[in-house]
Formats: sequence, structure tokens, C-alpha cells
Amino acid sequence: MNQFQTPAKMQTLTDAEVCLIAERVADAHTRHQVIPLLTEEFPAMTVADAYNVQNALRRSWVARGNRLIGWKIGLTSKAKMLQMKVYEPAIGFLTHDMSRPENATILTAELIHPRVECEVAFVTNKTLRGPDCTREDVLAATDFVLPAVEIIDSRFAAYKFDLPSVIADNSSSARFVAGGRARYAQDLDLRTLGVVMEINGEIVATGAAAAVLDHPAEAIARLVNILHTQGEELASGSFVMSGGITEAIAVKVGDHVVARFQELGSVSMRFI
Ligand code: OOG
Ligand code: MG
Repeated sequence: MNQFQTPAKMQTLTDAEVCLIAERVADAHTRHQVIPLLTEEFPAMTVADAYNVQNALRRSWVARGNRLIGWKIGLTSKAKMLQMKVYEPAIGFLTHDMSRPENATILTAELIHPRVECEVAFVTNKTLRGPDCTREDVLAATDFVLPAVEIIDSRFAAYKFDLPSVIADNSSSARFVAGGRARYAQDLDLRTLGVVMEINGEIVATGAAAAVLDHPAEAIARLVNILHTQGEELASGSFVMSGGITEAIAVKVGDHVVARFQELGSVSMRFI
């Protein structure tokens, strides 16, 4: 390894292995069934390998007609890191078929063990590129922000994973609902923005958006810089989620979820 090769850049999987793992993950998504941790079979798998798998998954889904509409970054708050015992942010891609409208019914049978989390979402109006993207760059390229609930679902048993496995599983992406009220970021203090999550009328989590890397725009900058390591940029017009503010909460059939965001209105959904 020379000084320009960080361990994160190291790749241990062949192209054939990357394709094989991407197919295995895609199959777990389609069948809503868990698979063993990918690092059990490929213990040397690195973060770079895992993003190669995620990219293969994205290319195959886009080739079959799923439109890429944006990206998400997760494991950006201490609550989420402690909950998952993974202490490094991870990104994933978002396609149009993962989106559900405000007040949607979510089909629980299409998921394995879904959890919900409140996030600040950004919609961009300029291209953002790494490697040195900053919070200020993100705010300058933000058209508006809006509240979102991400419905995550791990394809690994007991909702337990390590960093390479979760990245290869598209960072647990499954569904998301954006709604509420879109606002210009400059009209808000995004650090002190409060959120209250209720399930069936009971408060299950509360937080402020500064929990996400001190400022949710910081998380988007981090996402752009991770994209750069994949040779990608964040296109203008992208929908981007900055990561769960509080820990994620498990949901089941019959649950009615309402996330109330200060200044941004609320987002709700029902699991059937
Ligand atoms: C990984 C995805 C994390 C977030 O917002 O922190 C995530 C997981 O916890 O399953 O989306
Ligand atoms: Mg999330």
C-alpha cells in the first residue's frame, strides 16, 4: 500500500464476485428475505468493494427502468451509530419506486423488518462535486428542504450488520415519504430544528437536526464527497436525505406514524 492508497480504497473482490453479491442482494430485496452477512463469505470485503456492489445494483435497477431520483446518507447521528454499532456514515441511492406519497399506506408484507426515522431532505438546483464539498457549498446548491420519513429495512437477520454489508445492501434503503412543507434553507435554523415522532399517537422519539453531524447540510457534503470516491457527482435536481436524527423505530402492521417537524409541517403514513 502506498501513501495514496488508503485502506478504504482497497478492493478484494473480483468483478465476478461483485456481480454475484449484487444479484444476491437484489434477490433478497425481491423476495423480502434475509441473507447471511456478506462479510461471512467474503471476510476481506472492504468499503470500496461494498460500493462496487452497490453500484452494480444501481446499474442493474436503472437498466430495468427504475429512475434514479437521488441519494441518502445514513449513520450520521450518534443515536443511529450507537443503535447499529456502526460508526461511519454510509450512502445509498434512491429510485422513484421507493417513494410513497404523504399519508400513504405502506405494504408491510413487501418488507422484512421495517423501521422508521425522521430526516431533513434537500432538493438541489446545482451540481455538487467532491472531493472538498462543504456545508456552505451544499446550502448554496439547495433549492429547498422538506421533511421526510425514511422506512429502512435491512436484508440481514436480526437487523444486524457491519459497514461493508450494509453498504452493499444499499444502506438499508427501502421506502421513503417526503411531505410537509417545503422551505428555503436560509429561512430556517437547521441545527435547532426540532422533530417529534409519534406512532399510534404516542411519542416514540424526539430530537433536533444538529444531531446529524452538527448540521444536516454537513451530511449532504459528506455524501457528495463519498460520491466523489465512486467517480460520481450529485446532479442538480436531486432529492437527498441527510440521515435519521433519532434512533430508528421498528413498525408493524396497523401502525400509524406521524413525524412532526418544527417549521416544516408533518409527514405521516400507515403500515398495512
Ligand atoms: C442503515 C441506514 C441508516 C440513517 O438514516 O441513519 C440510515 C440502517 O440503520 O439500517 O438510513
Ligand atoms: Mg435514513
